[in-house]
Formats: sequence, C-alpha cells, structure tokens
Amino acid sequence: MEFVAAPARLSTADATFEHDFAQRLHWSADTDAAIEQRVADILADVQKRGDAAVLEYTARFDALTAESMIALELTKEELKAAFDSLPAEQREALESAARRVRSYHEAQKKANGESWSYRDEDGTLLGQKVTPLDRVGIYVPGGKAAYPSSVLMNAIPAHVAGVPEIIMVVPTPKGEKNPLVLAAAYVAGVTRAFTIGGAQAVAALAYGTATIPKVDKITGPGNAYVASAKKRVFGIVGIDMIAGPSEILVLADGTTPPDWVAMDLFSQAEHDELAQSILLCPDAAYIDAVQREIDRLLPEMPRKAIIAKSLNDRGALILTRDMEEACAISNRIAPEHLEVSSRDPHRWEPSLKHAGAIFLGAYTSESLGDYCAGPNHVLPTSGTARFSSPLGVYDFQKRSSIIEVSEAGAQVLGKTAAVLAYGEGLQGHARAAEMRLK
Ligand code: HSO
Ligand code: ZN
Repeated sequence: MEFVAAPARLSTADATFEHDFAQRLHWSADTDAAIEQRVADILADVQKRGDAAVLEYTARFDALTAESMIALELTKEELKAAFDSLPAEQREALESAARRVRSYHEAQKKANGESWSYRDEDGTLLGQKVTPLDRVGIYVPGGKAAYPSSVLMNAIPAHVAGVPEIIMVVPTPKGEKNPLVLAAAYVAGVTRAFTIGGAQAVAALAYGTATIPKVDKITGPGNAYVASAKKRVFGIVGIDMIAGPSEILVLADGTTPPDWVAMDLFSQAEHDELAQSILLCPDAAYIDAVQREIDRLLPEMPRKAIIAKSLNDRGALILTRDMEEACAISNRIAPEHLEVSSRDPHRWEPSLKHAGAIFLGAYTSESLGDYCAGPNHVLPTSGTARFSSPLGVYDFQKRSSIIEVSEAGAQVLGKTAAVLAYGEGLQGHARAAEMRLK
C-alpha cells in the first residue's frame, strides 16, 4: 500500500490563518465514560480485596496466572540476567545513556535540589530542608509502547534524589517479558519490580496490598486506563503528569539539510497517530524542499502508516513572515520538544519561553534527547509547557520549611504575630506569641 504524508500548508499571511491554525492545534483529550467507570470499579475492588483482585485482573487482562503475587515479582537476579543476556552493544548503550542521564540529574540536584538556610539579624534561623520521598512507583507500559529509555528517565532522577525504594510495575501480557525493559530497570537501580499493569497496578501501588508496598508517588506513562487511574488516586499519592501524544516543533531558518528536518518530523510522528509534528519557517522554498524529502523518505519507514496518519491529521508546515514571528507562534503552541534548527540558534533562544525541551542547532536532533543527551524525556505536552516542567529530581523530593526563632527574634515577631492574631480573633495564637515576650 502506498502512503502519502501531506501535512497542512499554512501561511501566516493568509486571511484564514488563525482559523486553520486553531483547527490544527485542537485535539480532544475527552475521557471515555465507559473507561472511567471500569477504572473506578477496579480501583475499589483492589482497595477492598488487595492481592486477590490484582491476581484476577492480571489473569483476565494479561492472560498471566499466578498462585500468589510473589510469583509475579521479578527478582534482582532476573533483572541482572536480562541485562547479561543482551548483546554487548545494547548493554553499553544502556549504560552510557544511564551515565549521561545520571550526570545531568546530579547537576540538577546540585543547582536546585539542596537544602538552604540563613540567619536574620536577631539570630533567627530560616531555611528549607529538602528530603527525598520514601517510596515511589514507576509505571512502565507493556507491549509496543514499552520504552526502556523511559525506565531510565523515570528511575534515574528518583535514584539521584535519594529515594530508597523504587518499585516498578510492567505488564507482561501472556508472560512475555521485554529483556531491554528489565535490563534498563537493572541499570537504573530499580529496587523491586512486578509484572502487573493497568489500573489494577496503579491501585496496588496507591493503596498497597499484602505484597505490593504502598508508594508515595506514581510516575510513568500509560494508556487511557492507566491515565484515568492515576488521576483518580491523586491525593492519596502524588502523580507526575498525564502525558499526551508526543509533539515536535521545528523552527527552521532554512540552513539545515531538509532531509534532517523531515526525519526529525517523522521521529515523533512515528510514536503515535495522534502525535504532532510542525515546521515553522520563513522560507517557502525550504518548506517545499522539506515536503519533497518527506515524500522521498516516507516509503523507507517501517512505521509509515502511523507517520502518514499523524502528519496528515495533525502535522503542519507553516510559512511565517520572519523568524521573529516563528518564535512568537512557537510560544503560542508551547510544544513538548522545540528544535531551533538554525545557524544562529542563540539569537532566537532568548525569545523562546514555552517549551518542554529546547534543542539548539542543526546537530541537536530531538532523538538524541529522547535517549541519551542527559535531560529527561518525560516532558509537558499539549501546551502544558506554559506552566509545567520536565520530570526531574525535584519531582522525587519534597521541601520542609525550617524555623528556629531566637530569644531576641521572639520579642519582635511576638508583637507582630499577636497584633495579627487578635485581628483574626484567635486568642490562643496571640497569647502563645505574647508568653514569650520578656
Ligand atoms: N519522544 C518520547 C520519548 C521517547 N522517544 C521514548 C523514544 N523513546 C516522548 O517525549
Ligand atoms: Zn521519541
């Protein structure tokens, strides 16, 4: 079968631009009421019946039976054996990616993940104490969406944060295990791993069962059931984000070989039919060249059906008046990944405010960031980069305020507090402050 990929051609100079642009960007993340109900039932059942319920759902949905949950635990030896079974090239790639991701997150911890304090003029000590979460759960999808790289991206920042227990869950339909996923868990320092998935696994982590320890936060991507379950258990446990389909926006000044840009657009389109790949460029001839490369390269792509559907339904090649306008439109989109494919990326970077990750220069293909550059590949999607950040060490830490008021400090603060407390009609507060006045 022949596939054609023709992303929408838009131009900011067209009268219909705003309308066409809004239509391209719009997508529905509507939740399905039937899924919501099923998930609510599964959560309630696991909360009530624990391991027995998890075993039943695992047998039903993954065709994986076990006498007890313990039989579904992957031992440390099994994780190591999976790692040892890989070809040397894959072992080395996993280790080298893990090393770079670890260094990056160690730098992140040093820069904004450490405790701090200061003393004011009265000798009062004020500060913030940063502590890791005690126990986190990492959800890893099974089947075709199983990404070993995502195991690294979730577990390594938790490890660097100092989380002592990292519990991974990964569905293994019919018992089929993905050795790369198990090996990544080994390399990333996962503490325990269970072959369970879906809403039942999220429930087990959130409520705890006789076998599965209750965690403090659940991170990691999943299908609609997993996303719905994570939303529902939020509040009992923390969650990371609910990630939508992948997105790439390439801002090009026309100096990068057009086949490089075409392939970068494919790289996210191949994730999902709902993924979004957009090119913004002030040079019409260059946009034509990229479209020609899309036509030339598509037939070679094993996932051409997914790529074509994603580009046809959600892709766009947008002609702008200049690079300034391209930057402004990029900020409106707030893409998950933003490539500044320009000879002079630092000229444009200061104008770019909203993006999950910014890739500067023609050599910085997004795919390098997806695997091994170092920064996290779990990023805000669907415009949420306007207000949120990549997954990081800070997601596995929390902060406590520290206050140690000196005797001299209590004399000054006591008066201020008492006045405000009386104003609020709270005698107990006022007198607690006043008792410490000389
Ligand atoms: N681009 C994806 C991450 C990924 N890519 C995993 C390849 N494997 C979401 O940002
Ligand atoms: Zn990717």
